[in-house]
Amino acid sequence: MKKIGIIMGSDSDLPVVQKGIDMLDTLGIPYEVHVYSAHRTPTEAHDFAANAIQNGFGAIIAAAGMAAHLAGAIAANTTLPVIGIPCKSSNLDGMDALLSTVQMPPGIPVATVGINRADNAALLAAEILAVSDAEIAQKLIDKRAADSAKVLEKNAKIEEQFNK
Ligand code: RP5
Repeated sequence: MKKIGIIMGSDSDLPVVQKGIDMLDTLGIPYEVHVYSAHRTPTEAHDFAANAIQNGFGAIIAAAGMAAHLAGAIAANTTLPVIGIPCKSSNLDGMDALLSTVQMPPGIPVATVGINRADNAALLAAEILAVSDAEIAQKLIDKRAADSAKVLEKNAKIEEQFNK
C-alpha cells in the first residue's frame, strides 16, 4: 500500500494535523510525518517532494499557516497529488493561509481543504489511494455508512422532540 506524506510547516501546526493523523490511523493507512518549512528549511521540503514517488508515497498532505507556501512548494517539486491544509495560526484567522494555499497559478494545483480541516485532508488522501486500492475503498464506504447512521440517529431524536 502506498504511504501518505504529512508535512507541516512547524511543530506548532501539530494540534491541527493530529486530526488527520488520527483519521489515517482509523483507516489503517500508512504515513510519515515531517516538519519541513517552505521558508525555514526549503532544501528539505524540496528533497522530500522530489523523492516522494520513489519513496513510496501516493499523495502528500501539507499543512501551514500565515503566508502558507508549503503546499505549493511541495507541489512544485512532484507530480503526486498535494492536499493543502490552511492552518489558523495568526490574527487573520487562517484567511491568510487559505488564500496562500488555494490561489495556485495554472499548472501547479493544490487541492485545498477548509481552514484546519485535517480530517478532510486525510479522507481526500484516502480517496486518492482508493482509486487503485479496493481495501481502502471499502473502508471509506463503511465510514460513510457509519456517519450516515449517526446523523439518522440524531434526526430520530429531533423528530421525536418536535414532531408530535
Ligand atoms: C508557518 O508559520 C507554520 O506552518 C505555522 O503555522 C506558522 C507559525 O510557525 P511557528 O512560528 O509556530 O514555528 O510557517
